[in-house]
Amino acid sequence: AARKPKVIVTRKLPDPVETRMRELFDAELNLSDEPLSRDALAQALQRADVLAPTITDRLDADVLAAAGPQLKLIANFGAGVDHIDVAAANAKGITVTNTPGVLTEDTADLTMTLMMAVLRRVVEGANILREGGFSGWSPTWMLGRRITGKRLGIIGMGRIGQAVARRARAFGLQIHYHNRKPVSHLIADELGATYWDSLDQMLARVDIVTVHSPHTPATYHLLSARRLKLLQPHAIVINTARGEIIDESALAQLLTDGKIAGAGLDVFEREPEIKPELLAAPNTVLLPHMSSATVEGRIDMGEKVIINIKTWMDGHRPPDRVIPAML
Ligand code: 8YV
Repeated sequence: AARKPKVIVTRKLPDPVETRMRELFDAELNLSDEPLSRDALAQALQRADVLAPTITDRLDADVLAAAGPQLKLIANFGAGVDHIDVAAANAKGITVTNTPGVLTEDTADLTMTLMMAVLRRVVEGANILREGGFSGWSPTWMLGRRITGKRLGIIGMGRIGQAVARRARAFGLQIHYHNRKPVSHLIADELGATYWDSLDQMLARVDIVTVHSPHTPATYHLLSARRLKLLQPHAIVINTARGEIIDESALAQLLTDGKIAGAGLDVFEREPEIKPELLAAPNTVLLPHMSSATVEGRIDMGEKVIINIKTWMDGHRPPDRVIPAML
């Protein structure tokens, strides 16, 4: 039998995933769950045939320069690949794959959760109760905003954006979206979605804006201070994509000044750092990057990683190859 490829996995993965990897590959697992240091990452790149990294591994051109000639595949555990310089990897003959599809529904679910938590003041209410602040029902106490009938603006109408739109439609929201291109008529009709070529124009008209695009040089600070100021004062901002897509300092300032009504964020510009201004901002629900964090989802993601490695091992083109032009 052919030699099994050395697959170095940078983080602890769910048990069934690790078991399967041990069966199929010469797997070097990280049992400590501490992210690899930059030096350890560079050393892994020198030894591995395949690297299975996560978002906590910064694979920039500098560290990729350490890769040995045997390294042929970086099979990322996760959909977003903004922590990997894909062009630099490809230039060295290294293919990059990701795990699309399997975290779509979980991410869309958490997006709706954040939207509802902000509009209906769920976290605030739960905290007040625990702190002994529930002294009896009142007709004018803890009023949030109605979800039904609101205008939702989706930025990025890929798999996740569409999954959000389907859920939002069931909640009676009106769907608007901005994307590089309009989606097919079939999908737009099914979702009852209105396309805005101009992001600026859409922002001025929606009650809720939610981000579902990848983080690329083109989407860095897409929601800039100028664009955030186009939102109406009652509007809220949801982000389960990447922190870098929003100018976080500007968002915190506008929330504090009452120019934006609230925010639900699962991702941040410099994770795991959270800006104190954001922590102090009113009507803000902050979560620790957990949109894809389900038992089922993380096993599915691991299986996707395995399928990509196995397909490559068998001499075929891995199904989830990331092409720089896609980004
Ligand atoms: C992943 C994510 O858990 O898939 C993504 O893009 O942001 C997360 O849901 C993370 O990337 C793991 O590498």
